[in-house]
Amino acid sequence: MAFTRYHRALPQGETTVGEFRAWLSQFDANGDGTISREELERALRSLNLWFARWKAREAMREADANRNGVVDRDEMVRLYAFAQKHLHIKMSELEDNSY
Ligand SMILES: [Ca+2]
Repeated sequence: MAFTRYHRALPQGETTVGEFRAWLSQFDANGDGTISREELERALRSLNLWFARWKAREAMREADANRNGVVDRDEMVRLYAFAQKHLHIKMSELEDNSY
């Protein structure tokens, strides 16, 4: 599988919210601190997940509470919850006080 650029892999096994956020931020192509559906889809593809496009759409439906098309900082925790519940990514804590 060819990637145009190298992405740091998500740590195997249990990860922390901080690690997950750091990993996800690599896909924030325009650096605005939010994650669009396209950026999320790219992130999921890098995990070699099946149905990345569909999962990204589902994740947006669950996480993008204000329906502005991106997951912003206030909505990130909803995306983490989705990742744990539906993508089987284990995170040691869901609370994130590091902002
Ligand atoms: Ca939003």
